[in-house]
Amino acid sequence: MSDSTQRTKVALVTGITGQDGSYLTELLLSKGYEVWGIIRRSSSFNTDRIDHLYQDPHEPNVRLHLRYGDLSDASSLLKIFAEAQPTEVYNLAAQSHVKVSFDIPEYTADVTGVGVVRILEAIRQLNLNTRFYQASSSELYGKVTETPQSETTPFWPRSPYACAKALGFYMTRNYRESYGMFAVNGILFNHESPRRGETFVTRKISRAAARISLGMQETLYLGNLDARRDWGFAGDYVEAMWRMLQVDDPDDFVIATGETHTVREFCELCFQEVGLPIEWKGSEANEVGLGPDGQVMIRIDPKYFRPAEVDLLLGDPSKARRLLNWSPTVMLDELAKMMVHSDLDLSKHEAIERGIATA
Ligand code: NAP
Ligand code: G4F
Repeated sequence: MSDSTQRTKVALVTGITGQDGSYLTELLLSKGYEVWGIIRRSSSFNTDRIDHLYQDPHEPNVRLHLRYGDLSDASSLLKIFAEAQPTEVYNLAAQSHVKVSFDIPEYTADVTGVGVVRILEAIRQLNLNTRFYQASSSELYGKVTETPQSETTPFWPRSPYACAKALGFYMTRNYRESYGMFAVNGILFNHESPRRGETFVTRKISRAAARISLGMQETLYLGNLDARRDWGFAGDYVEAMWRMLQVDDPDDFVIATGETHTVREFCELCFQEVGLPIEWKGSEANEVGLGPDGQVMIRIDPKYFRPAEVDLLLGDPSKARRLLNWSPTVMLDELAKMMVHSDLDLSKHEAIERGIATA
């Protein structure tokens, strides 16, 4: 068994190319860790979010190592874990889109659910002395039975994604109880950033607000405007992940801001920021969001409704505050501004590249 106290801290991050993977890797490198990341083969480049961290493997003292692997392939995991000998493992990889999980339920169950079992087994079979973080989710609460939701609130998953995350949650807890593994669940509420995937609602809105204000898009099509989420900043949440692996006793923690807002409110914040305050007219699928000149900026497209919706999420992060000394530093207003301004910069850059605008 390797001795984690005698050597450099070595973190293995699955999902390193995702939003959280990129922020976490920045944090770990800044703390002196050696980081191993699992990337998957894709027909086009999928490393945009970590390209700024790339280190040439031919140079000496490289601290970021990337290996091809996949959560659906146990042999690849065993090989990479054996090579890296991590002292900390962060499992961030997942088919992470709730709506898409209704279209590909079996794949989602395999990667987002059984993938966790493959990792836990790799750690157990290789007898690694490592700490394990599982990216659990507030989606587990689904049709909520109490508000705010805490570590003791019962789960009621409402999507194939949430069902798969439930398997990952309980397997992580089970390996802790069965084998004495240091294995924890971070039950993270929604967290966003300029690096958020473009099909999640906040980024879809911030990007559209920027593009509509620049004349690069006419209309934003959305689904349920009344869904409520507890949205925080991804940079804050990866700090909480790291802290969960630094405590003496492994445990499960809710990470949230303690505030909830509707999709509608997030639209208002973003469009206000680009100088296009919204006036809402109509109701249900006929509701529209009008701009200052009466132009239709937002419409409803029922294709974005989900077969089963999670109406309200609001987290109680008091346990994390108490035991991890963690609290959020960015609340919704600032988050919306950060995302809109980043999307304005990106869209202006794109317009210049496409010859629509000049620098
Ligand atoms: P994300 O941006 O969608 O990133 C997902 C990562 O998983 C990407 O690196 C992706 O690779 C990788 N991946 C997908 N399928 C894989 C497979 N079969 N094998 C290996 N890697 C695979 O997600 P995120 O927002 O950073 O979230 C990180 C984790 O936290 C996820 O597990 C998510 O479910 C969970 N979570 C997120 C939130 C949130 O609000 N962001 C809240 C609670 C929990 P590619 O880049 O190649 O696609
Ligand atoms: O941004 P969303 O797709 O995020 P959702 O479903 O809450 O899931 C995210 O957060 C979870 C944590 O609670 C993570 F586990 C998960 O991996 C992911 O990161 O949708 C948020 C809300 C939903 O209620 C949805 O119905 O926004 C509503 N919505 C309305 N119009 C829309 C849209 N969502 C999307 N993606 N696209 C729309 O056009």
